[in-house]
Amino acid sequence: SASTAAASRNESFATLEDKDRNFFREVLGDSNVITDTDALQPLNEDWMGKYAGKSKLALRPKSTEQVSKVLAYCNDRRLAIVPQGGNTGLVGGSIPLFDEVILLTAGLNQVISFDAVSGTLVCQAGCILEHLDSQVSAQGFTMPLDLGAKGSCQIGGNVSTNAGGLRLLRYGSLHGSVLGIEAVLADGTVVDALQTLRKDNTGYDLKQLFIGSEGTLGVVTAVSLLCPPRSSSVHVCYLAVPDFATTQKVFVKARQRLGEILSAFEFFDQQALDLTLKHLEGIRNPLPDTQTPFYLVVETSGSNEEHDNEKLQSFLEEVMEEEMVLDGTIAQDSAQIAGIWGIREGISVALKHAGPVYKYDLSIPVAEMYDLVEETRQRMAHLPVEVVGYGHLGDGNLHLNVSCQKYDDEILRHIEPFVYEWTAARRGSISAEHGLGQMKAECIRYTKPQPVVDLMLQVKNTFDPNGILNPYKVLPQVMAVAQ
Ligand code: FAD
Ligand code: S2G
Ligand code: ZN
Repeated sequence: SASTAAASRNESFATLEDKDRNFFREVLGDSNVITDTDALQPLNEDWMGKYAGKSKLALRPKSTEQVSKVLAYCNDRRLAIVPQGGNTGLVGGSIPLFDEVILLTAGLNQVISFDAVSGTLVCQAGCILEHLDSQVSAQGFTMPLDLGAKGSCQIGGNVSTNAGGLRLLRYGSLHGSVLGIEAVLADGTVVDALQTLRKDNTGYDLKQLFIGSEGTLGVVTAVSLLCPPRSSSVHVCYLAVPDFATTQKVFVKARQRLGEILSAFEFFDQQALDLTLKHLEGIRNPLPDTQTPFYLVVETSGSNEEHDNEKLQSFLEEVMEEEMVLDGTIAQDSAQIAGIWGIREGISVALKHAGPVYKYDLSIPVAEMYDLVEETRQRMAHLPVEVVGYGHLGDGNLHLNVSCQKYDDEILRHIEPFVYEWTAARRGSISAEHGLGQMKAECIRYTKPQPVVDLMLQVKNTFDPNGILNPYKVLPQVMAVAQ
């Protein structure tokens, strides 16, 4: 596995004893206290197989009250905890580094309420995103985010990583669509901020602190969020574009001509397409006779089939006439829509199949975004690696991935700190949506000034003075020394 931030275990944390396991069995029931090595193995490994933990115990609470009892006990005993949702995170945030106890949220999987007038959903944190989407879509609504991991990721994990995904361009960030959060603090205090009001201007909006906190401030046990109406008319087109500057012109044109029905604008380079076609079964190239440096997936989601079609046709005619687009196709049915999204969403899976991968999830001014891919490719031209660039162009979010045959510090030193310094020099962010986890726990200072980091450490100390929640992650480990 790849090397990671903390070199040694924080010995202010206790190690497990029989009395602990007995306590947890009493509170949760035997079947929700996992000590079996085989059962623990997948929980100690991240989705990419890049990081590995050594936890000897996983707990599966079913209620907020059980989470509260478990945390209060662990806080008193100084037992470190890693909250784990769907374990699809890409920065090693959901698995232990050492023997931390894993707190699984999968048992918190109930929908609490849904208001079919406002579209307000209240549910427990362990609900899987795709399950929620099918439940709200039966009532004419959609979840306000969508990502390739929808089949496994949980809404609690989405909130904890402030996941962006493929529709942020349309539905905005979870900081806007989440109305309320229930969370349990390290000492067992239940923070009931689970309101469902659109407007509540009374004091500090504390729920916002939990969004993107990656399990370091509290365990999110329930979420209320606003679901937009489901669009009755969805269209997806797949466009071949000659250069990166032109992808931006197409983006400007899409916003002008498609306006309010534009719901996604994704890009990927030829290298990403080739790698996906090579490593994924059943992927059909919509433009098999076209080779071009860049491809775009442009999606509209509206309410009037005829109007939307007209808009899309005139947008396409314009970008073709002005030779911004060399070739393109509009999906004719839901199977073709799924096929096009299957390519874009398949890139991650293809990279995983291709082998070890160094992933960078960066916010960069769009005009310069692809320069980083090209400079990285040049720097590594002599190494056995494949550099690909793709992402949420509409959000200014680049996914730069370096695929290789094995994790190798010789490869890593060609990428870091170059990529972070390059991004920082352009006032970008070293984590657009995936979070910092253990991968970037020591990197926050590239794009956050020290006084801001100090304030975050004060917040962390206030919420979790013993540092038991997801230690070694997100913030620099000065904490460990301070204990
Ligand atoms: P986990 O991986 O289990 O945990 C993630 C972090 O949140 C960890 O630090 C964990 O400790 C913490 N956590 C989890 N649940 C809780 C809780 N209830 N309370 C407190 N802390 C908690 N991410 C994007 O942003 N955009 C994408 O487009 C995207 N696409 C992806 C595609 C694929 C194929 C894959 C595998 C991943 C993708 N991801 C993407 C990354 C990942 O899916 C998201 O970060 C997702 O939100 C993680 O949810 P999860 O339930 O799997 O959380
Ligand atoms: C995406 C998924 C993870 C990755 O596809 O948008 O967020 O970088 C990514 O492969
Ligand atoms: Zn992404």
